This record gives sequence, structure tokens and C-alpha cells, in this order.
Amino acid sequence: MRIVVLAGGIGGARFLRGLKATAPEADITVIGNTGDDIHLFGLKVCPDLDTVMYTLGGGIDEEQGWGRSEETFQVKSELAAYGVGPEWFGLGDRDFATHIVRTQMLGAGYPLSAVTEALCARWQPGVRLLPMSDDRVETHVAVDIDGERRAVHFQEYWVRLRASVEAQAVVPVGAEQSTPAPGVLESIAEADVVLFPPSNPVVSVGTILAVPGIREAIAEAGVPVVGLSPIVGNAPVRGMADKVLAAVGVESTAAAVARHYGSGLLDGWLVDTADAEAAAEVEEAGIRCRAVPLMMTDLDATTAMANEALALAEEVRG
Ligand code: FO1
Repeated sequence: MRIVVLAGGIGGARFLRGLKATAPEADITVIGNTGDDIHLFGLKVCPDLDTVMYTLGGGIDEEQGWGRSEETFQVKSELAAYGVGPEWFGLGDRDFATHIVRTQMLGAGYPLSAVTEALCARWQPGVRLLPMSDDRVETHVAVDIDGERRAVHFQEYWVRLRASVEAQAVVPVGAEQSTPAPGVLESIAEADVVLFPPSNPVVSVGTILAVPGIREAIAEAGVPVVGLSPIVGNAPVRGMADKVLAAVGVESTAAAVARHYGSGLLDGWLVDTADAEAAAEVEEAGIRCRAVPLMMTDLDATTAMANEALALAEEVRG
């Protein structure tokens, strides 16, 4: 079975662990969000690609969900001693090596997709990890600070501001001019099922869908498209998805997120058992809905979720 997954960071990566466990024989292609990418200290940092790569490759800081395990921060403190920041973004020494290799290869002319493949040769994530695009796409968030409208990089909004100010708009800068990375459209066209993990629907899955051609390819693939709600009991399971959902006028409910994707894209939607009453509203919108436990508390729970997603895909396939 060929499965395509559109993934953000922590939620997507953890879901993929469960998917690999429930479908060990499957050929899994992950289309990763690169809108969170940021240039720091002259280096290109790709948080979501790295989170997937480290999580599946056994190098992630398990507790934090991002960055390397057994990390140290000597370089960061040396940079700070020179007064060179930003200090609010925690790049560790081990992680720095990844960004140095990536930046060196990009500088030598390799596209991000080729660089990602080279990095994965070390980590062996057991999936084919593709960036959504080789082109630069950067998510910016418009905020009002001291009565003035400013656009800040997504990482500044998420990490420095902790989404504490209202997001007025979320803009994937460069998306309109971008094209899907090699292999992205082909993997969708050849897929047996497409899954949206419980990733952020605006700044993760939404950014991937903003690359011209990807949404259309999924809608036209003619295969089941099943998503899992990142909202449980009217609040995000992790992160601050509610802040960016508000910016695009979507309520933080499992049903509202399903309607946001829409029946033109989604065939099936899993909500948590806590939101079982939302199922009727989702089905009214033309999307098959099931209520199952959606908390990724451990590998067993995550594997069961992935299994439910594949079962729903078979159900809608008919
Ligand atoms: N998240 C934080 O909350 N604080 C950090 O200092 C931070 C650093 C960081 C470095 C590398 C990396 O790959 C991820 C990092 N993240 C950090 C996570 C990241 O900001 C976001 O969670 C994702 O971009 C959202 O998917």
C-alpha cells in the first residue's frame, strides 16, 4: 500500500511512528511543511523536516518533541557571548551540524529535496521524506504590537511571542510562486490513500496545501483522503493551533476544522471520543466521520489511531 502523509512537526512525526507500526509493509511518502523554515546565523533551519527525520530516525529529544536528544548548547552560548542572537530560538550543538550540512549542500547548488534525502541517508527514517517545495516559502504572521501592524516570522510568533498576541493574518510568503518538489505530485498520483495527521491545519497542512498543484492533485487523485482532528474538546491537543485558526476565521472545534478542509478534499475525518457529538455535523458536510481515541499518549495509542485512519479510508473507498 502506498500512503502519502502531509506532515507538520511534532504531531505529524509522532503520528508517523504509529502509522509505521500499524502498516510496516506500506510505502510511506511524507510531504513535509517547510513554511516554518528559518535562516539563522547564516544557516538554513528546517524544523518540521528535522522533527520528522529525528523522530523516525531515533535522534529526537523525546520529551520536547523537537531538537536532538542529549543536546548541549555551547555554540549558542558562545554566540550569545558575542552578542549574536536570537537567544529565543534554541539551536543545540548536535542540531547545528544538521543545519551546517544542509546549508553547505544548498550553497553547492543542491535543491532542498536532494539535501533532505542526503540527511535521511544518515537517519533512515523508514519513509520517503520530501519537502513540499524546493522553493523558499516562509510563513509570516501579522500582529498588532503597540498599535502598529507588523509581520513577524512564524518562529518569532510561535517561540518568542508564544502566540500571546492575536494573529491578524497568516501568510505563506512565496507559496504562490512555488512549485511542488520533485516527487510530490507523482507520489500523490500513485497513492492508495492520503492522510492528514493531527498537525496544525493552518501553518502545517494548510501551508503544504498552499503550494500550487498539491491541493488539486489530492482532490483529483481519486483515492481516500482521511484526516485526524488536532482539536480535542475545543482545544488543540498540543501547541497553539487555536491562535492561528482564529486568524483564518475557523473555530477551534473538530467539526470546524473538518469543514475548513471541506468535502472537496476530505473523505473521512476522525474526531476524539470526547467530540463524538461533532460527528453528525461533519457528516452533514459530506465527510464520513468516526469518533475514536485521538490522544497520542504512547506508541500503542498512536498505532491504534493510525489503524483507525486506514480503516476509515477503506470504508470510504467502499
Ligand atoms: N520550539 C520552541 O518552542 N523553542 C525553541 O527554542 C525551538 C527551537 C527549535 C530548534 C530546531 C527545531 O527543529 C525546532 C525548534 N523548535 C523550538 C520547534 C519549532 O519552533 C516549532 O514547534 C515548529 O516549527 C512547529 O511545527
